[in-house]
Amino acid sequence: MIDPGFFITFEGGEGAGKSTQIRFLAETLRAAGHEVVLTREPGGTPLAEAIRGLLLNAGDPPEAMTQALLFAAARFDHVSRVIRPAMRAGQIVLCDRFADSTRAYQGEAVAEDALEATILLGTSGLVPDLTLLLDLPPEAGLARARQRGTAGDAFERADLAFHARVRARFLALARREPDRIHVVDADRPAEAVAASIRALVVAHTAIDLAGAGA
Ligand code: T5A
Repeated sequence: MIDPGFFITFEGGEGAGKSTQIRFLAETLRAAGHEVVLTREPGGTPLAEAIRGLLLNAGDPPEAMTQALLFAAARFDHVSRVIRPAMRAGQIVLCDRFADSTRAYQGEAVAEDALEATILLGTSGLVPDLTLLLDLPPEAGLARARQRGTAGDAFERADLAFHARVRARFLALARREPDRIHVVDADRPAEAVAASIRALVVAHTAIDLAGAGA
């Protein structure tokens, strides 16, 4: 059975503006009369949020395969308890990061076959209807993230070269799946980025934004 809802994911490097843009799109969708569930990964359920704490606050980060298995466990809980039920109820699910983050980050050190196996288990085959890849140079994203004055999580503390490779892997994923993953230039004022995102949602989903004033 095809779920009546939609599943839209936001991806990109650190500080790309995913949290900012997901809130903007949620406001637009709600103004157009849609029911929206806003969630994130790792996280979205109490168990997955606990796993998030383990992963992001690790003083000595676990091996990439351990990370991938923990992300998969968190994701299975999130998909089965939050995302699929919302989609079955006809809601629009907006998720800040999903399986493409595992490909971009853990893909550095885990072989593709093994990584895809963990992803298949974690997602139980769920693929987003639309993925918005917010792209900007990692220097700019990390500077934005640091402007917030927080110390940075285990992934933000990785070196710039690692973040450049994460960006390259995200862009390679977009080239591989051009119908699903759309690249958005995130190195612009937030309102310009939001307008591009609204246009992509209209162009690539059946979601009606009329009435939102968009
Ligand atoms: N991870 C995650 C994996 O390794 N594998 C996985 O499978 C998954 C799911 C998650 C970490 O976990 C890793 C990847 C990550 O390292 P997180 O907290 O979700 O950690 O980290 P981020 O997604 O990077 O969250 P950030 O909050 O750092 O970035 P956002 O959400 O992209 O950016 P946002 O919106 O918070 O904006 C950052 C700052 O920039 C400003 C905002 O006001 C804010 O201060 N800003 C702008 N400034 C100028 N111009 C714009 N257009 C701006 N848009 C926002």
